[in-house]
Amino acid sequence: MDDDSTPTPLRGMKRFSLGALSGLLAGYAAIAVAELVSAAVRPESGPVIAVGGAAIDRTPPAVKDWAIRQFGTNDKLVLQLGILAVLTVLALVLGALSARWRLIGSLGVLAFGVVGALAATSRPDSTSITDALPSAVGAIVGACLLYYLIGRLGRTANVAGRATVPPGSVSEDSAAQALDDTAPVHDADGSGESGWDRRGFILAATAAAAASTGAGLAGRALNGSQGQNAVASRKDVVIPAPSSKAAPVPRGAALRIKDISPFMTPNNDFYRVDTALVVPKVDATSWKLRIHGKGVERELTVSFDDLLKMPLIERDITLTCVSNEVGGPYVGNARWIGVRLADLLKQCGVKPPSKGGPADQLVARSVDGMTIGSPVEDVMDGRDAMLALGMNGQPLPFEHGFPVRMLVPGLYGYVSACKWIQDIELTTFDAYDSYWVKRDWAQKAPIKTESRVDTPKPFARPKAGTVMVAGVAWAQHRGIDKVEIRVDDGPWEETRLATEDTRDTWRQWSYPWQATKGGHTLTVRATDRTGETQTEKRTPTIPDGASGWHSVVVTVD
Ligand SMILES: Nc1nc2c(c(=O)[nH]1)N[C@H]1C(S)=C(S)[C@@H](COP(=O)(O)O)O[C@H]1N2
Ligand SMILES: [Mo]
Repeated sequence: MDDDSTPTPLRGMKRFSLGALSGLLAGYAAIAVAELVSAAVRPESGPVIAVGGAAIDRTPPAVKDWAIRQFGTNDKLVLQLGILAVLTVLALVLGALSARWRLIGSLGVLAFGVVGALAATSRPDSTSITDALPSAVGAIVGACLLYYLIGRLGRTANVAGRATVPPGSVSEDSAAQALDDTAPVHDADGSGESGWDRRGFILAATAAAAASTGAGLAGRALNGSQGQNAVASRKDVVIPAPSSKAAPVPRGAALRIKDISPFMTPNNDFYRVDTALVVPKVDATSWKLRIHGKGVERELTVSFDDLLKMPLIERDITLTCVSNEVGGPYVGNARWIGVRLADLLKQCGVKPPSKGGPADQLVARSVDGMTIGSPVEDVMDGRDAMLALGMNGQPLPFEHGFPVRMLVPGLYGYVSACKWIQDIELTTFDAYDSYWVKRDWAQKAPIKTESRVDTPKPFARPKAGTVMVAGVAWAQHRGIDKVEIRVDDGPWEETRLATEDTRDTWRQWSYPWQATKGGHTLTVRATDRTGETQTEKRTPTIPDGASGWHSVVVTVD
């Protein structure tokens, strides 16, 4: 029998498989169209980014911590691939379901559109209802496509659920014909069956796949090109010489030991921690920062050029993430250039609480909706808190906050280092909880004294004899005074400390160990300039940073 000439609907496994395939094509079309529409709205409003971002906002801190540990800086890629995998499975299931009940799959696709639209409009950086458009338009296209493709499989009175259509209402057939009035509906023999339209299916499926690919690629390209102004504005930045230069890094601050963390972390190796699935590309020429709020006598809005004209300070500052495990990699040291934040605040008439100011919290807001709250007292106590414009002799890289970010030496990044900053509001800790504080992290979080063994690596197999043990220790704004090492349960031995750059930077240390054959555990601990030695007590990263001693197990051959 020839499928094309008889009005027999497709049944069985083949119907089921082509239903699943239709679901997949519909899902693909929905995502591709959404990508294209998001280029007209905002790249971040696309469903995968929006759902991913909403998932990040809602992930319990413990899970987020686990994800960061498991996947490192790839956590975001893993999340997006995970979302795509889930969507693929759901699309296959919806397609297979609609092979049995034609309308169900399309309604399912629409439901996912609603989820995407809600996610997009609920993101902290969403300011407009138009963020719902990519998901909505994508879902409508996907739903119609699925309905049409399933129609090509043919239907029978009993298979397609005609019984669910109340008498007198618009029947599914007329809906299908409204979608495509050229669709062959082989119901001429009055059997209640319409046939498997193989040619129509193949044509529609191929056209849909091609059109979706085109739409998706066009969307990608358009979204990618939106950053072009920002990229151009970054290329044009010339940072003037600072009026307060950093002293050269003292000789002896950077030890020449293989595998020790370099004293200055190159920009490309600097750790990155943020919630942004799309790195914000901000055009410096239109960027503005507003300072306002409690105790602000003169509100201020500054442009990037305004900042470049102010006196600049250059400082070496070691930044650390509160999510860094003992021995972990989320710490880096760089030479930053920027405007002293306290100067700007004074221009606005802001006073710290100790001088009678009414605001004890400074809330920085980024273009991507992040909020980061720092104590006004710390920012104005004379330390080099700054709005940084440059990092290691370059304008800030986009990943690290171009055009401007905040830095406060001595405080973990989540309470001080707002990237892509655009707004500073003076308020109180009582009145406002910032992004991470809403997620159970502490309101205030000075960096804990830490030390790390960089070499030998865990489970290394050095030769017996002299083995150079080395690493870094940090206690920003207090300074490191002593680093000790212990082999197995032996006595604590003082290591040789590299020369200090400043008390806001980390300090390298080294210890020539006379290694004997067998398994050994090397444990390190640091003492800061207040005389306090790192506690042995292990605490988790949440709520205010991990504590405990780092140790490394090696086997000496
Ligand atoms: N806009 C924005 N700024 C942010 C974050 C963020 O998620 N969004 N994360 C903060 C955290 S937790 C840290 S540790 C530092 C990390 O800065 P880096 O990525 O430049 O190393 O940025 C801070 N600033
Ligand atoms: Mo962080």
